[in-house]
Amino acid sequence: MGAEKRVPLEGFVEYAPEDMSSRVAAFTENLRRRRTVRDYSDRPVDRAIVEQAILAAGSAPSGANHQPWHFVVLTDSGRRKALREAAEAEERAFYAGKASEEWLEALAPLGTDADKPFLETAPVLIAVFAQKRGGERVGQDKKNYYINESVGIACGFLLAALHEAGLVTLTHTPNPMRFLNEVCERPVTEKPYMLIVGGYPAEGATVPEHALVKKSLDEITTWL
Ligand code: IYR
Repeated sequence: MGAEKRVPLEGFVEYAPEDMSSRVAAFTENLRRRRTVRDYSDRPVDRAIVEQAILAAGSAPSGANHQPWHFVVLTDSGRRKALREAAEAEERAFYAGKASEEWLEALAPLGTDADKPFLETAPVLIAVFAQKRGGERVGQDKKNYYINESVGIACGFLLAALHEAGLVTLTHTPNPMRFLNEVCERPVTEKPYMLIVGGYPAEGATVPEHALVKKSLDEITTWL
């Protein structure tokens, strides 16, 4: 290796073999209970919970460790209203013909439409931005690498952390979503990547049966 400075690995915890299987099984069982939810209560969530979950997201691996992400937590009702209006306008165009027949057919079993009330009602609304340039420290201006992969993993961590906290979540990707830069006051060098919605389910919340269909281990795995 090169002349980089190295430090001892800290924080690695080894578990007894018999504990490994129960730990991974418990983790899996917990993650498999996660559902994408679109019906939200307006019951508030503590800021500290959201901050902790974003801290988890920020620990994700990233290209050259440049951490090419920024999380905007939208709490201001005026901004959220503007965001909802812009997102719903895009969605109306999408559902009214911009989307292909094949795409609309794929979405039919989810029952989604252009109405996105959760953008105003859910207590947690996080706009995730992907940075084209940056570095391991804020203020740097180096090229970033594997941006989509890195931000995708961070979003996965964020969803898992919010789920672990006992909240339900939704990934929402209005298309196009350039309007998010203005609403969130982010520079044009950042690409809006995803909206992550979180909170408590509304009373009587439902999920589409379609979402319960999961491929089996055999179907998603090949061992060679
Ligand atoms: N963005 C639209 C449509 C949509 C697309 C996919 I692919 C989904 O899995 C769900 C929805 C919307 O949010 O309604």
